[in-house]
Amino acid sequence: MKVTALAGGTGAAKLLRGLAACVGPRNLTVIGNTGDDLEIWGLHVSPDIDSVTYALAGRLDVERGWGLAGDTFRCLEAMAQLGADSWFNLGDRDLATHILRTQALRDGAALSTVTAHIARDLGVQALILPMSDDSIRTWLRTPEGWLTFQEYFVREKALVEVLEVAYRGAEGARPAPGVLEAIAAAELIVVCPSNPVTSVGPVLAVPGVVHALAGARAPVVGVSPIVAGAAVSGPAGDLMRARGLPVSPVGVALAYAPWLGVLLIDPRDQACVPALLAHGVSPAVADIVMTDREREVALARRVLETLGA
Ligand code: FO1
Repeated sequence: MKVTALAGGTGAAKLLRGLAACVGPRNLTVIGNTGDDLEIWGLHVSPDIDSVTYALAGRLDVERGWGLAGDTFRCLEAMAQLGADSWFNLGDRDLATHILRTQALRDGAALSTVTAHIARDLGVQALILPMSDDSIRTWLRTPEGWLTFQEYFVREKALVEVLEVAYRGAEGARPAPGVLEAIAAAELIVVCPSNPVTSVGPVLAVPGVVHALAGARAPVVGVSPIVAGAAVSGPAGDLMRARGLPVSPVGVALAYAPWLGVLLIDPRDQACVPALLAHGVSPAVADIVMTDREREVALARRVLETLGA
């Protein structure tokens, strides 16, 4: 079965590993968020694309949820000593990915081409597509002014209030080659349990993507990143509130209306079932918190089962 998944970073990586195990990696296409991308030390870093790539390569640091397992941070220490920015923790081996990507982009390659090369060289058989080759950046307005996503999330530890969210560059951007085709050709479309505002939101902001999802022949199945009134990880709750969305599976359904067909929710969110049905989304109750590999595969299986339901 051909599966196309919309994905952010950490939360998505776990489900993607499960999906790859169930359908086979060659049947999996991932459309990844690049709204979190940043330039640091002159390097182009694509955190969400890298988390997905490293996860599918079996190289992700699972404890942290980002970067390479077993990496060291000696370059970071040296940079800090020289007075460079050191709030964004780039690992020594991880740096190779960013150096290679930056070099290729500087030589005129498209982000989608570089992403495919890196994935292939790391042994990833799934197809990983950035949502766009054009620059789209998520910016957040706080009481002190606008911050990029990583300034907000890593430098400020997501502790500042968010008043507004913008996807700068989205309006004039085009989907990367293969993105619309992967949505159209899919037999199942999965929205990973990623932050609806800053992980999936930027993907949906790319012109043509929502239209393709609404017109897709495949059913669209999401997994809620919100359980019992809070995000499973990260600042999704605060950002949903900033967007006027309830911090519940109903808020997730509203973010993905009207094209979301099924939403997998935690048993603790049973009470949301009538509201989800009222919004035209079929709820499916499942064990959606992935604490180990077995649960990743079990959840992926449950996602695939919704097809037969
Ligand atoms: N997340 C952190 O919380 N702190 C970091 O220092 C950090 C560094 C980092 C380096 C490379 C990379 O690919 C990801 C990194 N992340 C870090 C994760 C990243 O900020 C977020 O998880 C995603 O952008 C949100 O999905």
